This record gives sequence, C-alpha cells and structure tokens, in this order.
Amino acid sequence: MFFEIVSCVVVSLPVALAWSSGPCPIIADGCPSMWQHWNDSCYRLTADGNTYNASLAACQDMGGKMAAPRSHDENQFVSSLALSAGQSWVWLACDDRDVEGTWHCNGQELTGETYENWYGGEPNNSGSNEDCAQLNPSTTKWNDISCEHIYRALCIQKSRKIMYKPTQ
Ligand SMILES: [Ca+2]
Ligand SMILES: [Ca+2]
Repeated sequence: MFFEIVSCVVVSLPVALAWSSGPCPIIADGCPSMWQHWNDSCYRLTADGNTYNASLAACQDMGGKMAAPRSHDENQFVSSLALSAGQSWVWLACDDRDVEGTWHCNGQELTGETYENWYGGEPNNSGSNEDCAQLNPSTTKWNDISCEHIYRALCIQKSRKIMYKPTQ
C-alpha cells in the first residue's frame, strides 16, 4: 500500500461543491477576506464612519448585518477588533428607538438575562435623545448616544465551509 501524496489548496463554496468527492476534506469554517473569524462567525468593521441608520445599510451592503455582542467573550473579541482598527467608539446593533427605555440588541429585547455591558449609570437617555448604543473598545463598556453620531460599526456574518482541493 502506497500513500498518495496530495497537496491541497483552499477553495470556497461553491467551487468546493464540485470537489466534494475529492481526497481533501472539508476542514473548517472560514471567512471572506477582510473578515475576522471567531467561533462560527465572521466580523468586520464598516470601512467608514456613519450614522446608525446608514451603518445598518453599510453592513448589509458588505454581506452581513450590524451586530452586538451576545456574551462576555464575544464582547472582548469585538473590542480587540475595534481597538486594532484604532477606533475610540463603534456602533453596536442595539437601540431603544421604538419604545424609550426598551432596548433591543440584534433585534431581540434585553431581558436582564441576555448579555449587555453598559457603563454604570447607562443607558441614561441624556437630553432625551440617546437611542443607539456605542461600544468603547478600550473599556469594553457600552453607552447610549444620539443615533446621528458618526462611527464605524460592527458587522457580522456566518462563517462558511472551506474546503481543500488537490492541486494539479
Ligand atoms: Ca433612549
Ligand atoms: Ca448615555
């Protein structure tokens, strides 16, 4: 019995589907270029600062959606991502625009059991005009602020299967 020596290169779906019977297995989840892989998701900041509404659209244009951390570990990860991009503040996908004081993150109402990481005394709706959430990556803490401020935003998308195929 001889071993067949196969060298493999990374391909992404849908190219991988054509090689699904090849000798190189699907090995891991992966992310598009420019996106950072963490757990089963891919993360990236919007390229430019924008209002909250425009940032929601910008994340969609990039193939993802604006996001907020759902755990302590995820909050730590996205803080390091924003810090390495040199940002003092970034938008998170949390707002209380529908009903003052009722916060939704990632479209889900904060219940006290869901993750949140506000500064002490926040959210305080200062000036009766703070309905969107920003993250300070240096402290990993959140604050509510006017949705018209300009920041880069955290975007997320699911990671994908990446497969090796034999090189010719
Ligand atoms: Ca508010
Ligand atoms: Ca505030």
